[in-house]
Amino acid sequence: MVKKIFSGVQPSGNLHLGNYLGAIKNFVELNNEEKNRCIFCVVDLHAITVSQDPKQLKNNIRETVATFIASGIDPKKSIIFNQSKVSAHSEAAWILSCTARLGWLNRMTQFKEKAGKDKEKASIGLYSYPVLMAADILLYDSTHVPVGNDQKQHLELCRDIAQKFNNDFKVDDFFKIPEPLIKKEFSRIMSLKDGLKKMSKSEISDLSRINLTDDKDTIANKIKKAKTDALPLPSTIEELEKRPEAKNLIGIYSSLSGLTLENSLNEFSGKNFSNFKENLSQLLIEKIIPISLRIKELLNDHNYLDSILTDGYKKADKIASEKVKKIHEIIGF
Ligand code: AQP
Repeated sequence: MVKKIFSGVQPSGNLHLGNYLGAIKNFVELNNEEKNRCIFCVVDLHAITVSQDPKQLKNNIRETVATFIASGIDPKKSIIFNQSKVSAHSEAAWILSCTARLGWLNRMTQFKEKAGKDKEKASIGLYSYPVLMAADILLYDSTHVPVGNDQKQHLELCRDIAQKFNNDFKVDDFFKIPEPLIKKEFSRIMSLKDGLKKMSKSEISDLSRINLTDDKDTIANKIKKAKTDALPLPSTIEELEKRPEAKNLIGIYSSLSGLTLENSLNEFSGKNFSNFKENLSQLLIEKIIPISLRIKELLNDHNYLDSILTDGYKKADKIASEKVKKIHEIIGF
């Protein structure tokens, strides 16, 4: 079976290790599988659900494309484009917002987290974000969606919307019901400053995350300052589960080295954090610096990055506008 892969990344700046290990690294592996059709979208319409500086947004769109390429996605083997250029996304989002139910959206935890205490001041776009995400996925008959764990609930909503549309209009199988692809162990990389909070672009403290554009010294300094506890590293997963910061750092080490959590623990159990942190820094530098250097190099070539987006737009627009035409027929427009 041909897997039709779709996923998006917001061009909201500061792409970080969580985005890489939770999503982009997975994109690269899927892109390398011969049979897959991969579409990777720079979701700029999602980014504007919170305030963005227009000039910065333009740069961030290019930086996101550069990050895809620098991480190993082959633009010849995938479709890379920015969402705002394909108008079918906005149109399908409106139509699907008439299928989605308020009660469903009210349960979305990400809106509650991002809107914070002052919900009245959050944008309507931030609230209806998951409906746009459903449109993104369903327009391309996507069968598999690689995401971090934080997007699991949105993907379940997407499945509900697809199912309800198919049932309401008696068009069995018109929208494909997509499967999430979530790497179980490493799908939620936490802040370096708080093992209970997700590593995030919008966190004010830069010390909370490893950015994919950080240099060697910055990476080493952030790991040195990363929060830990006073005990040596544990020897069992059960003990590790009770220590969020240790669990996060060991998780990062395992994900980057390809070792299981058990094998990483075997390597470091009983040792103190300073020894482990040195090894972790070295590994991060080995894996992230080549990406960081390549991103910087690619950012000097706007023409190349823009040509990838233009090429991707043409291909994506063809698929999405045909799907929208069919939606029009189904709903009676
Ligand atoms: N900490 C994380 N661990 C694992 N995966 C993560 N992802 C994000 N943070 C982590 C995954 O990265 C992909 C792209 O994310 P996004 O840019 O669309 O937005 P997000 O999930 O809202 O990411 P951030 O960093 O938390 O941004 P802000 O701070 O702006 O909200 C997704 O697949 C996501 O799951």
